[in-house]
Amino acid sequence: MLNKSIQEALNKQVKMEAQSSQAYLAMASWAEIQPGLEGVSNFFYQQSDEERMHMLKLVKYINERGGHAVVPALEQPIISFVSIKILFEEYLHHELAVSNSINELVHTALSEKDYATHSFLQWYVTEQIEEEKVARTLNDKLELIGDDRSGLYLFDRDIMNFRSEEKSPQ
Ligand code: OFO
Repeated sequence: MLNKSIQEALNKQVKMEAQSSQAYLAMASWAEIQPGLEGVSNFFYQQSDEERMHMLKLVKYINERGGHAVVPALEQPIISFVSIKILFEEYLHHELAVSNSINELVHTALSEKDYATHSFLQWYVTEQIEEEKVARTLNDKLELIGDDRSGLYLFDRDIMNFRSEEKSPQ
């Protein structure tokens, strides 16, 4: 049985994952209406689906442990971006915030001596290492490309392959 503070902390994370899914959906939609960013758009549609999966995993866990997973109200995410570079910086920024939040959660689980939750959260810890790596690498690539349009063309073409090579399967 989950205690109250763990349940609250897990429900906060449900919101964070839902918010991530919305944020990446907005990025996908913005990229979809820019010329030539089809790959980037697909990448973020897929990221958005993944975040929803992360949220669902938490929802199921909370309910299985005798708690109540609360479906949260969400704030509108950023819906337009000055440039693709800014979009990817925002993506990295977001993943770093999620990692911090997971770390806090792990800390809470340990201090409450909830070892089952601590063990459950290890999947998220590993996932965040992967997600941060992907976000950082893509930012580094964009930095190298600068204003080179053919570089950007290749970046967009390769982003889906890059993702499946870098990310371990779920
Ligand atoms: Fe849910 O892993 Fe990214 O944010």
